[in-house]
Amino acid sequence: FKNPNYTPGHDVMVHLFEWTWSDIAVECERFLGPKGYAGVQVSPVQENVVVPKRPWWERYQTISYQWTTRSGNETQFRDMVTRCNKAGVRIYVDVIINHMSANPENLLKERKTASGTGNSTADLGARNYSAVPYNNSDFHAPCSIDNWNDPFQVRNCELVGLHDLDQKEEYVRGKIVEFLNKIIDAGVAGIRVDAAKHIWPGDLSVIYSRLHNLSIDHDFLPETRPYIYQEVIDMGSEVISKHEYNSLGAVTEFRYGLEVTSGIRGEKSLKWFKNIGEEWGLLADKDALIFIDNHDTQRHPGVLTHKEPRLYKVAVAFMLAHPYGKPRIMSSFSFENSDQGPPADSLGNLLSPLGENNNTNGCADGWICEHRWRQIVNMVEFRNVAAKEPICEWWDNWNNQIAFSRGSRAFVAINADQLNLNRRIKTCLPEGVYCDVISGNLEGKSCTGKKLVIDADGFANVNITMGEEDYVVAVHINVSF
Ligand code: LM2
Ligand code: CA
Repeated sequence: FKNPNYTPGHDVMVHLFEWTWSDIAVECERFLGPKGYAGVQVSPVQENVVVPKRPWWERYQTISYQWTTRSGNETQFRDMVTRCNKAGVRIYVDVIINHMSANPENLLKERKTASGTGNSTADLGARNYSAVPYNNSDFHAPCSIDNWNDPFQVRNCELVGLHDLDQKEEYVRGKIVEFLNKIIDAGVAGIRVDAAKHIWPGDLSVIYSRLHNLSIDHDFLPETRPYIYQEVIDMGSEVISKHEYNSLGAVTEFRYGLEVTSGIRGEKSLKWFKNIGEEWGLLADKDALIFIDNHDTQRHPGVLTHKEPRLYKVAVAFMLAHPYGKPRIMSSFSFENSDQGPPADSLGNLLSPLGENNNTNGCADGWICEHRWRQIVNMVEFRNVAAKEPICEWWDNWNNQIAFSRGSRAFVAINADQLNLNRRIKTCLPEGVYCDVISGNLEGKSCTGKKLVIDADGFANVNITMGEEDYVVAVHINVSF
């Protein structure tokens, strides 16, 4: 369950948060495939309760396992998966199997009967979800999680009031497995397990063991297991550990983005980051899904996001340049308050980020599209080109100027000090003239950015002036000219 099943030579996933299936299909064909993205994490496919004002988090309140949400219906979902696979881009679905919705008084004020994005109804107060169907006996008795160091509470009580399914019950397991297998059969390559920490590892193990292999009708090799990455937030301060889950599948490594952010913010010298990974107490390389921010953390103060683009681009560049983990890029919509839902019209239909003519430059209507920023998408190619090559010739100034190569294929330098960087640095790359992919692009034989000349001994004159908007230089063997 730890192999992401990417097409060879691809290594970076993007979370297209709240995009519609039809927009994702177009993005796969026009942008993600051609640019070498490996996969897309899509928002939940399962039907959710319609919450007044349509906050983004309504999608984490399931009402049924039908595939109808604001992102689209079942036909559109299947079409997206087929088209993305054809473009060499895999699909990963965010699945909610810990819980259903919360009580109606939290959600709907006076109304008692809830309705969903696919018009299913449910008596939430009675825990009667007739479109599954689940009834009261399929849930743990209500209690709230007061003590996060009590594994029983964390697994059997209600996370922010969400009705907690009892995955020990055979009927519940059966419903979850049936839901997941239908997704796998549609041709997806894996799943993100929402709130995995709140489910007993033993129950997850049984559920995973019953999952189908990936679909050979979608050209996966026989006997290929789905990629499973489990959302377990473990910052080291609670008794429940990521290590209870990493034998079952991959795990989201929340400490990675936090550490890189403290480096980029100057709280921890970048020279230490050479060996960020298992030696830092992070998960083993093969177990770790890494990211700078995600859809939850980007709503919390202090977290580095698109709202601080200068620092954010450097954090992402480091993540993609350094060999550790399986990276995921966040692609957001803009928001003023943390509940605000995605861009939609007055009827609640999602707006398209693609804009007129499905253009692939800007991004329309309140969507951010970090994944299209030159400094980010060009580093996706850097990572693909660097492949599995180890770090070669790490250099630092004992502080926040660092540089390293990835085998003889790629080289990066970062100047996060309040000093100019102007220095001959040893690389492991062949002699040549290279086009810096941060400041520009190589277009045919002309480079729109800085040039980096590497001499016969492998040395390059690296110049990054303090205060530059982008204080990174990055090159690889596909941009020598
Ligand atoms: C996750 N990971 O474990 C998701 O990444 C996260 O986004 C989900 O929370 C959470 N698990 C449950 O699936 C989000 C959001 C919450 C929101 C819930 C449920 O972060 O704020 O809770 O979805 O929609 C909201 C209200 C909360 C209220 C709750 C129940 O914010 O105040 O609690 O609904 O009505 C009384
Ligand atoms: Ca639970």
